[in-house]
Amino acid sequence: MKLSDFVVDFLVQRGVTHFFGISGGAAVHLFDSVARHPLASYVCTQHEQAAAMAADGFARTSGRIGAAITTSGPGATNLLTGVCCSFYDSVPTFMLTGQVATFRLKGERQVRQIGFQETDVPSIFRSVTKYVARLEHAERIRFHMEKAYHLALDGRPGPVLLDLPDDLQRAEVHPEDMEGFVPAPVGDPDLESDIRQLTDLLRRAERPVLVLGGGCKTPAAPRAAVLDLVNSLGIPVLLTWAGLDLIPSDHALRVGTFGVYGPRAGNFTIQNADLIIAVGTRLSQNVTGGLLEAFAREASIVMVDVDAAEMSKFDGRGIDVTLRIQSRVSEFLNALRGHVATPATKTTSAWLDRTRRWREAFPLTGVHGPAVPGTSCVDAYSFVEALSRHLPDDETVVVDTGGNLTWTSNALRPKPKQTVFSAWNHTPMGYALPASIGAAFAAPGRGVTCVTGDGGLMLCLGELATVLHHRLPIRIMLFNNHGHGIQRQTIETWLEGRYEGVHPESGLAFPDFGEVARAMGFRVITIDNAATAEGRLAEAYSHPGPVFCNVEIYPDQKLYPVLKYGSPLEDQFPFLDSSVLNREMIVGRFRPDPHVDPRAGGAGV
Ligand SMILES: Cc1ncc(C[n+]2csc(CCOP(=O)(O)OP(=O)(O)O)c2C)c(N)n1
Ligand SMILES: [Mg+2]
Repeated sequence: MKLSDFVVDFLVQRGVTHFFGISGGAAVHLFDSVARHPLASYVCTQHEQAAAMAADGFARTSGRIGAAITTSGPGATNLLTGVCCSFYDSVPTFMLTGQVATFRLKGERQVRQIGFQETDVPSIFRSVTKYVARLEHAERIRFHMEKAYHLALDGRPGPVLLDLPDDLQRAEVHPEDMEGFVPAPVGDPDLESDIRQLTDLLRRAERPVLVLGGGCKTPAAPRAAVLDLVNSLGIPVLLTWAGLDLIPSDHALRVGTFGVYGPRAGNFTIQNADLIIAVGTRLSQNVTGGLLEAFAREASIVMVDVDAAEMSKFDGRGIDVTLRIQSRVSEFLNALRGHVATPATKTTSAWLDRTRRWREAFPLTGVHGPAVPGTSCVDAYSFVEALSRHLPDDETVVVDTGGNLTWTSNALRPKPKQTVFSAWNHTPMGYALPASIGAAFAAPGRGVTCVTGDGGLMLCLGELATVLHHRLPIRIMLFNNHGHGIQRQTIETWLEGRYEGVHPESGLAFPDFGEVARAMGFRVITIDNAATAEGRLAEAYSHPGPVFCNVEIYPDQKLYPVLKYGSPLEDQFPFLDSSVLNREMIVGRFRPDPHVDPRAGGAGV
């Protein structure tokens, strides 16, 4: 068979239904093989970056590998930002890049190029993939496909890339006669002693907290098993943004999110805990804050992570990880079943009550000035609450970055079958729309809500055409605050409000988004008023999509509460009165080490 047919069929047999990409001289055979495969289609994006992001969104939504195809040179290099999203969030994707024919490769010659659009793709992608290789001999294709696929999903998942010279794509191959890849056997981890230590810690704890992160969403750990753990432990649960949809918002044990952008209830909970069991989260700086010594300073910390390096990275840096359990979340959940010892009920129920009181006492409130005369706006937090009421029960919500990500992550109230994701760790502007496209193809019949900022949308505006071309069930919620809201706030903190490059008055160009969307063929709905927002959302969700909602957000709406430099997590801005802080804190005040640089305390998205 033709080599490109083998490559495509290999991936189709493993769950790929759609290949995202743009064709080009070095990719025509791959595109042709997809077109002629009875169970696969290609989806033309307007940019290869969007193709990589769509493949990433496909993988996150389906639990299967996502795939993209590009030509050599610029086609391949354009993938980079999307591949980084998959790498830093551990998402399995398979990138296929066309390359110039082997007889046109420069090899060891000291020139920059010989073949047209020749580029050293593997070396560009090596640091952000789990496996990257250029095919040198047609008969090695089976080995590389099997190895790349295995590594994409093995351990901590991630992207892989194969660079395929044009002449080899059209070579005739006999896969059954080729050498394959045989992974080294791995035994099941023995977690018995870890589980014993964990249950001992739990038995002694008075203020235990379970922290769940994006690692719990790997396909191998079904939601139901995570929920079982939560229910059998019976202790308060905090979620990182990447894990915010793991537990439905009305679950009695769910305190919510926490970290640099709050909410305060979550931060009081983590800071006052005496035991933290962190599962599937690397405890990034966005949740610990910069002052590591001040983070959960009276707690024993247990981390469960498949990647040992994530658990040792704190050594000597202010956080002591008491117990490190190296395991995939699914294996950990299996090992723990039946061994969970709920801590002494009297103390934990008082602790649980306390976390509930914090939620009631410190709700999220929008902070902004009045609307510009002649315009009308909605408050971002109130809008996200209204949106939560209208989202269909099995909606996929994909969020971009900036203020829109902060408000949505903190205030969205996920229901049991809804999924929510963003490119949490790479966080490029312009991710949500292409990832929504991938999500829509991954789960036919399920609607997708794309939350994006006006700044982020400008980086992927062309993908509106892709949405319309395929008439995808996507509702776009454009949080239109006429500028880069998060950057405005950063400048207020660090540069006394000397705004540069953050709004039209400082050089940003925006079109009238409603007009653009209408001209392209979208049904456009404007939401600029609290009184009519519910009705307009009902209208948006009565329609299968595509729908474009231009949501006018207060241009100066703050991302509050926020951690300022040098402060421990419980002491967010706007600062609470010190008597309130003293009343709420169970653990003692943080006394900074004079040798620690207080500027390490801030963080940004
Ligand atoms: C590709 C890329 N460039 C720059 C940034 C830095 N950055 C993060 S958010 C942001 C502004 C986003 O503006 P917008 O999409 O309108 O979101 P808002 O904060 O207004 O909701 C910028 C410039 C980034 N994350 N990604
Ligand atoms: Mg904006």
